[in-house]
Amino acid sequence: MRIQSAELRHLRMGLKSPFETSFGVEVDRECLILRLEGDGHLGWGECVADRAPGYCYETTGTAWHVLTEFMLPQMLGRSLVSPAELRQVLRSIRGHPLARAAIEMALWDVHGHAQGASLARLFGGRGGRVEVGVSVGIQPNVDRLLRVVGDYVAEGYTRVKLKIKPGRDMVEAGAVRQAFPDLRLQVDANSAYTLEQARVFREMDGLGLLLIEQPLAEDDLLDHARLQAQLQTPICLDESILSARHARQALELGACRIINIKPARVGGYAEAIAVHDLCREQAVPVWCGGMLETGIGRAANLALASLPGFTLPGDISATDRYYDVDIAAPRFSLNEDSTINVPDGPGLGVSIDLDALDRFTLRRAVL
Ligand code: OSB
Ligand code: MG
Repeated sequence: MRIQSAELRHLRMGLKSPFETSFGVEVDRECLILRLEGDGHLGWGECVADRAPGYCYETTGTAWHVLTEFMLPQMLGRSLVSPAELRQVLRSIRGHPLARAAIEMALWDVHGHAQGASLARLFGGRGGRVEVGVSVGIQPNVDRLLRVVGDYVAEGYTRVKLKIKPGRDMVEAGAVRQAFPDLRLQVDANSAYTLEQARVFREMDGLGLLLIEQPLAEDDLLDHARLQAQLQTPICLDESILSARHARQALELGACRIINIKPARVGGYAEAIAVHDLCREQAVPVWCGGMLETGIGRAANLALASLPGFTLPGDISATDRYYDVDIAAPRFSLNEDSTINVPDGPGLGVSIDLDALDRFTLRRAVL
């Protein structure tokens, strides 16, 4: 496979409702969309970095810079046998996993078209349908939270994740648990707490949560291990796991019992599969996280989530949960059993709506 040209776009898309987390509110979703062309095939990739460095240090701005100035020039014109080789090609560039993952995704799409194979098949997944949940942002008050959760439950979601932050945690989670005693419920703090605030998690231990996601700082495995030792509820790490090595060390330390796999956060699908394989060997459950992806990233995440170790529902909700207008078709919808179908066409298995793409584009570069 040899990629001859690339087109990078910076997009802004309106979200159906603002998404509030412990690190801020997102009203619009910004992202970068990459189109690669090589061997007579097109491939699309999404860089899930947001406008602001709230979830991680990367932004649409840093990803634009590192992709156009360093990564794409280094990759264009080189011959690759498999997208997994991108790691080698970019080995002199440090960090920026979200930018890296966008190139890899587009390479998988090109590769899939060249082979006539779906991403699910290339990744070693089963295809079919995968179980999903919905991630609910912090709401203005508890009544509103109960209504929003109730609406999602009525739509068919059987697993709900609540975003929490200090002062907006136990009361909220307790109210949802009381109103929905059988709901599979979990919380995500996005690193907003310190070990000194552990009391709230010991209280939440009585709520029968599936997991508590990333309570403490992203660079603090040791305190996560100390917190896990105080809890029955499994800790799940998101921000802390940047590679299969981090996963191995976190599990060895007892810093978590479950891992949220976000392909972008670990630099791409090849590394995401490596994290999956390691966890599967150790019988550690994993699930596929989300970054409010467009239909492009969502298609690839569904393919990944069809690997056998993804035994918990992913943050891969229906298109309707995020966007009135998306850039990929068909839209993803929720089946009656809280699943979404894995695309089975070649590559990503979606087609791109070029008119919508143009309408959302803020800037564009051709390499
Ligand atoms: O921490 O899982 C997170 C969205 C943006 C950044 C971080 C996170 C999230 C979500 C949304 O929880 C998951 C989704 O795409 O539905
Ligand atoms: Mg998270």
